Amino acid sequence: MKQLKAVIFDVDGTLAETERDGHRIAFNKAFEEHQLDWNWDEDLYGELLAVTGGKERIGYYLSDFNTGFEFAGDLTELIKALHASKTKHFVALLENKAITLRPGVVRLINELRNSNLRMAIATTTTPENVTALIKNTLGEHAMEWFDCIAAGDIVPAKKPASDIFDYCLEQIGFSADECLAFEDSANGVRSSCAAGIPTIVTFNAYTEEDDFTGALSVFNHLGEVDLACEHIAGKAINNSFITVDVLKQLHAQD
Ligand code: XBP
Ligand code: MG
Repeated sequence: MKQLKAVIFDVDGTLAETERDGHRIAFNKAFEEHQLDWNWDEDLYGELLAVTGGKERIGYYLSDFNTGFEFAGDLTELIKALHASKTKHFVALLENKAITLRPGVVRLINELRNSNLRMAIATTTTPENVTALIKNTLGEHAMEWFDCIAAGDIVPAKKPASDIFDYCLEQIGFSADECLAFEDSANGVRSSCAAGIPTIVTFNAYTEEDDFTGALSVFNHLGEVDLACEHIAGKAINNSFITVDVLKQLHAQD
């Protein structure tokens, strides 16, 4: 078994609960700005999460949920304009500190910075969103802590395709079995596992019932000194929260 060299984080749902209180709100603001009476409530948004990527999600909404919508102009251009507006609103939410990081994220990232492991990001979301989240939660210089930020349309096929993780591995120069990935959703796990990367899941309210087949371990969150994480499936750990040592042990068991 290869030694662990790097940890690759997903962003939405993994680093922060961005979907319900971030992306969803921003989509609705964009619809309003374009005088559309569409409203994505929490339940509908849960269904729409089956498709990753904001532009792709709007397309899915129109093809499967709002089939009666008629538009005289170029629909692709409308989706592009809606998405640009949505990104602007999402970044504004982050700048207003509306979204915080999930339990254990700051602690583990700081521990990783002081370890011999590298960090990277592989996400479906737009690069501007990642920058805004990282800077507004971890600080102005935190972007430098990551060897690669693989995001959005940089690859042709979004998760569950393996492309974004393949691209990230190529950039950081490690093989899949020298890395661990953190994911929160079935689409994310399918993507990281298709790239051959052992994957730890920290699920959230939207993804709790997802199928995490292929994951190395499943937990409810990373845990803190005073907030134990719950082990749900896969390899167990001998600690109440996930540390760098725990990651090395889990990786060695893969
Ligand atoms: C995240 C997503 C993203 C965001 C929106 O998936 O599906 O689409 O909801 O981002 P994952 P954009 O966590 O699996 O990477 O609107 O910027 O596309
Ligand atoms: Mg995710």
